[in-house]
Amino acid sequence: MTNNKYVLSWIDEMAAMTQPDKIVWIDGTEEQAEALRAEACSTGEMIKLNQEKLPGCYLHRTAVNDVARVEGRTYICTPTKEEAGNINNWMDPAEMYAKLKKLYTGAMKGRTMYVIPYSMGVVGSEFAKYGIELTDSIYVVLNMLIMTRVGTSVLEALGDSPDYVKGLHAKADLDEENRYIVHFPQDNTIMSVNSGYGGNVLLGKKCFALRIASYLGRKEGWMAEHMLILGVEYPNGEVRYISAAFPSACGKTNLAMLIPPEVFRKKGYKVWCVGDDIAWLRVGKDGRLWAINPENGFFGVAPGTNEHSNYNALATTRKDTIFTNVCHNLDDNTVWWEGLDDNPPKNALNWRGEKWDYTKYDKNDKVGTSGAHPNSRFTAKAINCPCISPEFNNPAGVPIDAIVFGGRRAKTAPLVYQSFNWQHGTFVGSIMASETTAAAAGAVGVVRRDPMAMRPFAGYNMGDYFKHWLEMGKKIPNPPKIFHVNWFRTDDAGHFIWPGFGDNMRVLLWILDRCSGAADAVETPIGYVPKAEDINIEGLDIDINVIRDLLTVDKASWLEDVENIKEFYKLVGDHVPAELYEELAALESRLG
Ligand code: OXD
Ligand code: MN
Repeated sequence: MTNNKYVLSWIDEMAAMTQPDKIVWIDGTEEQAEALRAEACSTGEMIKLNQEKLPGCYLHRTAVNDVARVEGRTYICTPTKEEAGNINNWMDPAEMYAKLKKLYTGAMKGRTMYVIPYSMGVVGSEFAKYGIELTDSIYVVLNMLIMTRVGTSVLEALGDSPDYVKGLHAKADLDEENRYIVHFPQDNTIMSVNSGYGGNVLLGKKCFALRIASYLGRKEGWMAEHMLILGVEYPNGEVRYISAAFPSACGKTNLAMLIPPEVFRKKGYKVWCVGDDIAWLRVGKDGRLWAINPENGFFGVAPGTNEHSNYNALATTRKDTIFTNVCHNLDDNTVWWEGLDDNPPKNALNWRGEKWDYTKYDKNDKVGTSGAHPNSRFTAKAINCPCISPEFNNPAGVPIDAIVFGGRRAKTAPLVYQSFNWQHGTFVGSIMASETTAAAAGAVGVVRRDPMAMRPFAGYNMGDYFKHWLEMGKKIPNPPKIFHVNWFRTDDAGHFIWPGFGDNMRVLLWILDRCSGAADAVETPIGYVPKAEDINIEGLDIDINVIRDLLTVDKASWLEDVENIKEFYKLVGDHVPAELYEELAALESRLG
């Protein structure tokens, strides 16, 4: 399929090491994909679901020991430890290559090696980047066909160039003790072994589009971020774009596919989803920051997704979707997960493939008793999303008015605040944090710092990553304004105060009004907060005093936070830029 000598010699080398029985090139045709689906069903790797109710949909189960990303076994192998920084796991590249070589040698014996040429971004566009993933998993092939743009056109666009990301994945024995997800940024190389779980093996996503791309972005003057991208359409037809970073379990996919409250819909407001997880951001010729979503699909968490929480995501999964580790309803050969509806199937298999008794479900032991694994997933095509943006395939991307950071904070962070400027906004991103909830094991209310939601995804030293943000600010003549939101403030009884979901639109509108200069604000020690009456609560049963409460800045808890931030900066180490320490000192003195 190609004469590219760099590609061919690398594949030869990888095949000599892994020793597959045969090599199959993935051409991106429906015929080939259909044959692979049939093969996967014949071996039990996938189960074909009810094609009347869920056309084109399949179910897959991973190994029980292999259900999530493994941050502890994810490595950034730069020549020096300092380049990877304190937040990443690091090993000397030569040592890691030697270790991996042992694990890969003969790992594909008796198996087929699939060669997947894929593009992150629209093939042939200025901003696209190409990768080739070698894998011995049909499940990976079929997921990559949804999540990225795959096939012959990618090889044509790559031509003779050596400029592609090499990815090698082998399931091997799915041995947890020898599971490694490894990045060699200087070599444009990703190696994943002993896993079959999406986040570890769909190498275009976290490994390439965040870890390797963040490294490339720093080198080349752009940014790869863990951000959704959405467009808010006004009644006059104008669309303004926001990108937003949140740690896991803070509702990124929900926000990306938000349905505005009825009062706004009636006036003609709409929200368009450009992406739900990753944004690549570059300075445009007009001096603004432009974003593309490099992915082609959604790899979303199933539990909790329902008609009310995320109508659009649910609709997206009704065809052409691969479900992983959800509950299998045997009565009608469909799927189910906790939070889908109040009718758990009576005749079903749980995510492990065992007979499941829904009456034994225990909220405090989800992994043990639930029908679907808490991290069960759907892999669905972006074009099947009812609110997919008409700009989704625009190679130039969309211009960003506002960058939003967010976390789950019971008390400290107000509903929304705006940073003073780019440098202060970078500081706000760098101190992003989320509190653990009662739903998760461990202490409640423990703050985990997750700067820009990139803690597990920055492909180099976090301190240098902060520096890159500051540098980018200097290169954008007309930068987006930077905000922070918190949908999760609770009252004394622990209940969420803000309704969230579609009503988050009310906050987005204030944010965009700030960007266009249409809204006022109050200056506080942490940044600008809205005047309560500027949050539109039309049609919402909430008292203006509650909004006031949601917007208060409690100095004592912020001073506590300052101490925690100091600890975190110390952990990141001596690459934290002086400008951010200045911002921290200034915050402390304003809180005074
Ligand atoms: C994801 C994640 O799967 O952030 O998107 O873990
Ligand atoms: Mn993510």
